[in-house]
Amino acid sequence: MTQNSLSISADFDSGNISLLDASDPQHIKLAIRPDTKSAHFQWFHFKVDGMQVGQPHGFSLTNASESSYNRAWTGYNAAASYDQKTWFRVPSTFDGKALNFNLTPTEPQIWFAYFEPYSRERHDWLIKRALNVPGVECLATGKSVEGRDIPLLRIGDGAAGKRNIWIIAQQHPGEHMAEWFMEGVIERLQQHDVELAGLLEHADLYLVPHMNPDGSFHGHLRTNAQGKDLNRAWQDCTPELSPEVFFVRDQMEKYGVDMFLDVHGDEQIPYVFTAACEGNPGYTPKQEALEADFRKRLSGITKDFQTRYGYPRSTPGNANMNLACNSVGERFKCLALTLEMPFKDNDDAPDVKTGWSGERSKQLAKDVLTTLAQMVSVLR
Ligand code: GEM
Ligand code: ZN
Repeated sequence: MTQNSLSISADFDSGNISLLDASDPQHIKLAIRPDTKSAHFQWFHFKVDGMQVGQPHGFSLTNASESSYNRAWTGYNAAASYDQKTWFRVPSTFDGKALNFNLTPTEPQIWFAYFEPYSRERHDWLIKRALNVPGVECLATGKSVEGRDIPLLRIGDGAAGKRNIWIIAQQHPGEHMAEWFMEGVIERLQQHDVELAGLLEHADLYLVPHMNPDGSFHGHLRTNAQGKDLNRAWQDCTPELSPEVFFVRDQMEKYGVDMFLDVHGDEQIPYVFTAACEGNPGYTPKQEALEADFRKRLSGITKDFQTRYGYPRSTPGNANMNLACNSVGERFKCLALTLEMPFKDNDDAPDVKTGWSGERSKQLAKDVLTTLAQMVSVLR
């Protein structure tokens, strides 16, 4: 899409923008496209070419007030990169209708995104990297609606008596911090320190680094290629509409689950937190105790986790059983958590330059593995 020397593009992996008017470089009007077969939208990712270096440019996401989490734009700053490697935040303001951000570029091209993107190319590299770690194998490969691979990796030999710890990521395709987290898990597996050896002596890790590749590729926020929210499909998934969940649930039944972590990102709350399955009909005191233990331990390891802020607790018996955390917690009576990282920043330890980032997501994953190493002997 080109007007004057400026060109705006989004026809690439996880791209999402519609150009409305770029005739005035200081007032470039854009709109975020909705997910396929869904009204959800919030994720954006686009490239700008042909900017005049040293001249002020202004960008406006004109439909921000109609997005899925439209109260989340306050306090949010857009992510930007001149090279798709180093990302930084651009001061942004929400005027009640549009999200606006300005910049005087030092280079003629730049990318903007709702969060530091995790590309399909990097996903493929991560899977290859994981499979080079001794003890890691691809147990099975599911297929998305459009036929993209969904590898299930396992580190460990599946021996009887070991605990099966499952970590799945990015059911919600716009929550790119989730696969950054999974890169941190795999990076720690490569480092294979003593603490991790202790964990792997007693547990096998079952990893699904990306649950929703179609949605991410198409620049979705929330749904798969059939417009389905995968985190609302855990009681009624089908091979036609939600094959991604259907595959993972089938593998869970095959191998069993002793601990479950579902990795997400949250648009609104500027903190890292967990949600659990306290509203389940079969919620047990043991699950409650394990949740408290996990939260206490992780809080003690990193300032990038806290328990003061998060989602309201579900009242007893009123959990939405279509959520992965609740469904898996009920089925396997195990510690089951949803882990939320912010699209904004962690206000307990803000980083003005980057906000929350891929690197911080990776470090959090390493700290979560330390927590699991400390808890593995009490999971059951
Ligand atoms: C959330 S998970 C919602 C969990 N809510 C409570 N109260 N336990 C979702 O799917 O809406 C995860 C996310 O979108 O990041
Ligand atoms: Zn989510």
